[in-house]
Amino acid sequence: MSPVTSAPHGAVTVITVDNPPVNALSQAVREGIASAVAIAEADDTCEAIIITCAGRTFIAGADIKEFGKPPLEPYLPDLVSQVETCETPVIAAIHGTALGGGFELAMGCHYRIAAKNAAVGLPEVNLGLLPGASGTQRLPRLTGAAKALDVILSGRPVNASAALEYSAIDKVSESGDLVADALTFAKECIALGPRRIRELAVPEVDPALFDETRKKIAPRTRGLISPEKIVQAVEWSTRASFDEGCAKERELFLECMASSQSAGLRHAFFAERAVGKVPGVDRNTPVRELNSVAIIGAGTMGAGIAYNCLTSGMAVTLLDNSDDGLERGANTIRGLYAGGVERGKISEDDMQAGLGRFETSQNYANISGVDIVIEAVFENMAVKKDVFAALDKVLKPGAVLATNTSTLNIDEIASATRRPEDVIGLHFFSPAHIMRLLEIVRGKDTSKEIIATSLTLAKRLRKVGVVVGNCFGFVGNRMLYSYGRENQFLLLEGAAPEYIDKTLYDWGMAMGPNVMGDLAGLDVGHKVRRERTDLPDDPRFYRVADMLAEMGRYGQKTGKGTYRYEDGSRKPVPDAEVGALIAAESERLGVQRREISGDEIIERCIYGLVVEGARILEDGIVTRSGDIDVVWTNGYGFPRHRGGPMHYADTTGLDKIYEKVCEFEARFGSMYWEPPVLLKELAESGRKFSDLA
Ligand code: T1G
Repeated sequence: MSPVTSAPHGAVTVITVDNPPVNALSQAVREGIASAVAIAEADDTCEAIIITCAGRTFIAGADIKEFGKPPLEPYLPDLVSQVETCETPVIAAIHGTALGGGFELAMGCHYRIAAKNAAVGLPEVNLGLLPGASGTQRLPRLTGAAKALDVILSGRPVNASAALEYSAIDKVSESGDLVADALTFAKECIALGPRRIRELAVPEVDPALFDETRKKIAPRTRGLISPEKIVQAVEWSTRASFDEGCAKERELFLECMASSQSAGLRHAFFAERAVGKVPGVDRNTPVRELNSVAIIGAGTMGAGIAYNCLTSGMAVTLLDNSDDGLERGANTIRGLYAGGVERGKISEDDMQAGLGRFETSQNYANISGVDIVIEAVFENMAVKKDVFAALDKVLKPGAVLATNTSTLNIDEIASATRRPEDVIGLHFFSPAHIMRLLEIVRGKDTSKEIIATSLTLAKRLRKVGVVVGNCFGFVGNRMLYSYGRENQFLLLEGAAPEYIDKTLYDWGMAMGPNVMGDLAGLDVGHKVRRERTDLPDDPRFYRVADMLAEMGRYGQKTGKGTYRYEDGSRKPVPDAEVGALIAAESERLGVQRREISGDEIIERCIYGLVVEGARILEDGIVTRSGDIDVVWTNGYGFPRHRGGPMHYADTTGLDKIYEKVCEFEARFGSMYWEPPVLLKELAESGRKFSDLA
C-alpha cells in the first residue's frame, strides 16, 4: 500500500503523503510522489497539483534510516526536478515542519503555502551534512545568499511569518484549514502558471560575505567539516549556473555523507530518540501529573532547577533552612529571568507570570501538597536522609520524591522513607537551566510509573532524560572517574596540564579535564573522595587534585587551581608553581617522568571511558550503549560528531581498543586496566557495543 494517495478536488489534484511518524522521504514515498505527479501532469483536467501531508507534519526530510545504505531510485534530486519541470502549477501545502529534503521538495514546487504555526528549515548541518537536493542553490534564489547562509548554517527552523518575510514561502494559511486555503490559492497559481526557482537569479551579494561568514562561525563550528562545505555550496550559487551549483552541492554532500562525523551525528540523533524507550515502560504506563514542585536547597543547583521548572510553567516553592540562602536563591532566579528578558529570550509577561508562580519557604508543612519534590542539598548521605525522612512525613500520597544527588546511593536515600517506590534520582548538570542532560536514576524499588513520570518531566523541562541504574556516580560521574584518573596519572608522569587539555580540546572535547576541574571546583571532588571508602589503595590516585585542594587552590572560585586566573578572568593561565609542585610530588611518589605523546593522552583518557562504559553495560546500568553516548555528549562535552565514547569505540574497532587496553594492563596494572569480559568477547567476535541493543 503506497504511503502516497491522490484525490481530485475539481480541477486540482491533491497528493497526500502519509508516512508516520514524520512523513520522511523514504523510497516508497519518493516513488509514490513521482508517479502521482506524473499521472496528474498527464491529466488534461488537472489545472493544478497540491502536495500535502497527513499526520502531525509535512515532510521532515529524507529518511535518515536509509543513509549509509545503497541509494534507491527515484533519487530525491531527480524527484525535485520532476516536480519543478511540471507545466501544471504545483503547490506545497505545509503544516508542522518542512525540513531538509521536505523543504527542498517544497522549493521544487512552484508555490508554497504554510499553516500559521508551521516552520521550514534545512537542518542537515546537525547531521554533519548539507542540503543535498538543491537546497543550497534554491534558498539563496528566494532569500538572498546571506539569509540562506544563516538558515542552513544554524540548522534551525524558521517560522511561517518569518519565512513569508524572507520569501521562502508565498502565503500563510489564515483559516486554519490548510488544504482549503491551498485550493483557493491554487486559482491564483493557475493564473500565474508555473514559477521555477531554478530560473531565478541570486540577488547581487558582496563576495566578502563568505569569508566574513567563515570567520563568524569558526568558534562554534570548531573541528566540523560540513559548515565550510555549506559556505562553499552557497558561494557557488552566486557565481555558477543552477545546474553547475547543484553538481557542486552533490559532490560536497557525498563527501559529508561518507564522513565519520556525519555517522557520529546521525548516531547521536537516533541515540537521543532511543533513550526514551525503557523496557517495561511504555505509552500505557501511567504518568502522574506534575504541576507544582518544591526544590529543597537554594544553592546554585537548586536555584537553576527552580528556574528551569518555572520556565516550563510549573508552580515552584524554593525551600531552605537559611534566610540568606533563600534570599540568594531567589535573587539568582530573578536575575536569570531579567537576563532572559534582556536577551529577548523571554517576554516581560512570561517573567511576571513565572515570578507569580514562585514562592520561598523555610517550613516543610507549606509544601505538603506539591506534586513533586526535588532535593538539591549538600552532597552528604546523612543530610539527605534527614531531608527525605522529613519529606516522607509531610508530603501527600502520590507525590514524587526526587534527589539531585550526583553520586550517592538512591536506595539508601529511599530507605529513609516508607515509600521507596516513589523515590527517584533526577541528576541535573550545572548550569541546571542550560545543560540538556538529565540522568534519571532508578532505585531497586522505584516504580515504573515514577520512571515514566520522570521521562515526561524531562521532556517538559526540555532535557534529554536518560534512565540509568543505581551505582556510585551513575553513568556520567562513574566514567568521569576513569577519565580523570588517567589525567591525574599523566600529570605525575610528566605531561603539563595545558598540554593534556589542548590535546583533548583539539580532539574535540569541549574543554580539557584540568580546565573542567577548575570550573567545577577541586574542593568538590576532593570532598567526595574523602567520604568514599572504596577508593583504590594507590597513593598516586587523584594525588595532584587532592594536593591542590588541600592548599586551598579550588580553581576559578579561588583564582588558583591547576591554573591561575587573573582577577575577574575565567582564562586559565599555566602556573609554574603548580608544575613544580607536581614534579616534586612525582619524585616523592617515585613516579618516573617522561615525554608523553598526544596519542597516548587520548588513548588513555578516552579508552578509560570506554572500559568503564563496558563495565556499566556488564552491570546492566543502562539499556543500551547509545544511552552512555547521550550522557557524555549532552553532559560532559564529548564531541557530538564522534557520536559518544561507545560509538567512537565501535567505529575505531573494538579489536584495536582491546589490544591497546591489554597493553595498558601490562604497563599500568589490572587494577585500572583489566579488560572487561564484554570488551574481550565483542573484540574477538568482531561485534560492536551497538550490536547489543
Ligand atoms: N528520517 C527518519 N526518521 C525520522 C526522521 C527522518 N528524517 N525525523 C524523525 N524521525 C523519527 C525519529 O527517529 C523518531 O522515531 C520519530 O521520527 C519522531 O521523531 C537530501 C539529506 C521532525 C522536528 O534533520 O528534527 O533531508 O524514536 O522524536 O520531537 O537534503 O524529528 O519514534 O522510532 O524527533 O516531534 C533532514 C530530523 C534530514 C529532521 C520532530 N531532516 N527530525 O521532532 O519527534 S537530511 C532532519 C527532527 C535531508 C536532504 C537531506 C525531528 C522533528 P522513533 P522525534 P519530535
